[in-house]
Amino acid sequence: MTIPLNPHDTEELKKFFDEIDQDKNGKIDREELRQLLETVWGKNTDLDINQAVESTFKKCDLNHDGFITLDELAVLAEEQRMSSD
Ligand SMILES: [Ca+2]
Ligand SMILES: [Ca+2]
Repeated sequence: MTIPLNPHDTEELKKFFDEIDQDKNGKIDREELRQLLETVWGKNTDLDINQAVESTFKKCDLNHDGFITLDELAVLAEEQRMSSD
């Protein structure tokens, strides 16, 4: 279970990041990611949003500061791009 991440270039990734980063502080916190997933999946989804948020942070938050930065998101995007080729 991963967040729907399919940007083709840095520009697109930045746009995607800015959309998630609602308070524009340059990092994504758990609440912002939760809101993204609720938007994408809908509030009444069977998917466990809490679990998805946690697993995304576990994978994405490389320095474990509780936030996902653009750099960290870029690493994940790169990984997904390579695995989908
Ligand atoms: Ca933020
Ligand atoms: Ca981090």
